[in-house]
Amino acid sequence: MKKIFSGIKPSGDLTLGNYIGAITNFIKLQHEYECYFCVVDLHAITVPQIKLELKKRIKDIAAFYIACGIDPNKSTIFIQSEVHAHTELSWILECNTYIGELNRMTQYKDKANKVGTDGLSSGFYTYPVLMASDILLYDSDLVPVGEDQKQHVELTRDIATRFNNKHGDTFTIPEHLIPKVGARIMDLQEPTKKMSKSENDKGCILLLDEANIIRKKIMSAKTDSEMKIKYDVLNKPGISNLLSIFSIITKKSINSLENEFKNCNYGEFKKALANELINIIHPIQQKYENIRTSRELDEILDEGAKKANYLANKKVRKVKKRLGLLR
Ligand code: ATP
Ligand code: LTN
Repeated sequence: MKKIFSGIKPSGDLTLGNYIGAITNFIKLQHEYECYFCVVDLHAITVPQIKLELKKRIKDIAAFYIACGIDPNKSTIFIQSEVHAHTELSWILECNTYIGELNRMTQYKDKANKVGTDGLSSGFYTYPVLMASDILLYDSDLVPVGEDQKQHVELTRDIATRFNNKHGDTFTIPEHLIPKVGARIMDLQEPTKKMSKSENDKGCILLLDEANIIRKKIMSAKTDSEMKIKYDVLNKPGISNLLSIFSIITKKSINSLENEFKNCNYGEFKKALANELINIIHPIQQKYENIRTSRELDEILDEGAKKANYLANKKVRKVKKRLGLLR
């Protein structure tokens, strides 16, 4: 059975972007693949975090995985920092990654341009290598992610290929899996910017938002003055973003939605979208409340860590052997 690995950082509360760009895909794939879904807490600390918030969010994300439909009997759900092999392999791979490669990562370049490098942690700079380790430890074939992570999966392939060529076949070369629609859900207030959990404001729908808040955020989403419900990312980014969201959650094509709403104004379209979103999010919230406080969640995470540790330690031993690091 082919393997899948993916992860979400506990750097904020989960957004509709995370749900559409990543989690809905995880749910579809779990029936066909052996899946590993990780709460990548060590990635969250590449930027400063508030201790108690981080502690809470780590389990929040694990609970949301399950509430959204990931079946812990089928998939392995675990917390990255509970599997030490991730950091051990990361160091080894850092020694096999060029500074030039890290300099080319657009997420790093964007951040460095915005805030400068003096106050940026070196962990933020090298984090694509930690991500490569996450993926390579489990011989993952596919990595379901949103568009923003494509370059990091490509770097993972480069690192793995180079290691295999130099030291013998060690890693499976993974491929990214990016959804055709919804790979980049945009901020509702600034539809040219990615909806992001660490910069959440009223342009960002959270999976924890109450129905009235979801309605308010959708109704006040920025659109344009044309009053035409048409998919055109360049000229109508706001309406196109809302159409993408609508399309993913209802499984209707963008074309059929354009048709369905061709005689409606933006207000009517937004109202229909808000209702659909609430119908999807409300039951997830109810399941989340149940699982978040249950003993079962800890048991699932303990079991997940056990399985992940077994596989990851085996892989690290193989890597160390290849390098002459084992007695
Ligand atoms: P941060 O704001 O802290 O960078 P994030 O919201 O971008 O966080 P991540 O934990 O980095 O979320 O990403 C988890 C997964 O969700 C990744 O696969 C990422 O590509 C996907 N994702 C995040 N935001 C979006 C979005 N707006 N549209 C589609 N996919 C997204
Ligand atoms: N870097 C990713 C989160 C992430 C990830 C992974 C995704 C960490 N490790 C492994 C897929 C596979 C991010 O910032 N969104």
